Amino acid sequence: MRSRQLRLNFNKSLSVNPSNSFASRYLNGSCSNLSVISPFANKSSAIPKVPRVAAGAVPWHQDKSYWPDSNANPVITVWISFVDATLENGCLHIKPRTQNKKLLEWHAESYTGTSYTALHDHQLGSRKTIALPIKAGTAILFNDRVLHMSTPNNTDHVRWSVDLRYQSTDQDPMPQHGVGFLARSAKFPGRVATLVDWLAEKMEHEE
Ligand SMILES: O=C(O)CCC(=O)C(=O)O
Repeated sequence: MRSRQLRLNFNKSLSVNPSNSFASRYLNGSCSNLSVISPFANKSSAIPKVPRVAAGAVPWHQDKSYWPDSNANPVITVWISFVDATLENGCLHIKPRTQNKKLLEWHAESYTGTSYTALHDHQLGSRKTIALPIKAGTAILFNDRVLHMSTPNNTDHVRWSVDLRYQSTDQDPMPQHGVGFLARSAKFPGRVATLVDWLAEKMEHEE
């Protein structure tokens, strides 16, 4: 993370003030050189994992498969669960130490109706899968090469979570995947986008 600014691109369907978002608070003070992006209108931000619905299970993938054309590296996902994420309601699972992998050839799965990007079993390697059950309010951070998935929700409640994506401002802002905005900046704090800027899809505040 080289840049000293923070850009946030947040899906408007999640109606919170993005500059005051959970992720910004999590990262406040510790990772001042990040930007948040949420380049997908439907695949990011607020995720209601509905019980016993096929689309609730997210197949093995690398997030970069959703922006393969972008020169953005790394993009960091901050995944925050609003409820306890458990083995039963579909917590995240990862393949550890895959953060430096190249982007693998993916395909669009056809069984959930969502066309998630997906990897075949033979592409997953021999590393043991690690399940990540977490308490509500916990954040999991991972980059866009890490192999991860989530299992179906076999409970009777919705597993709510958000995934927020951060990238350094000296990277390709990937406008073709959604408009980002400056969320923090040590050097130019006056340029940090306000809620009004965000609603107007402005990347920065005009001083
Ligand atoms: O929330 C989930 O179940 C999966 C999230 C995911 O795969 C991601 O954030 O890339």
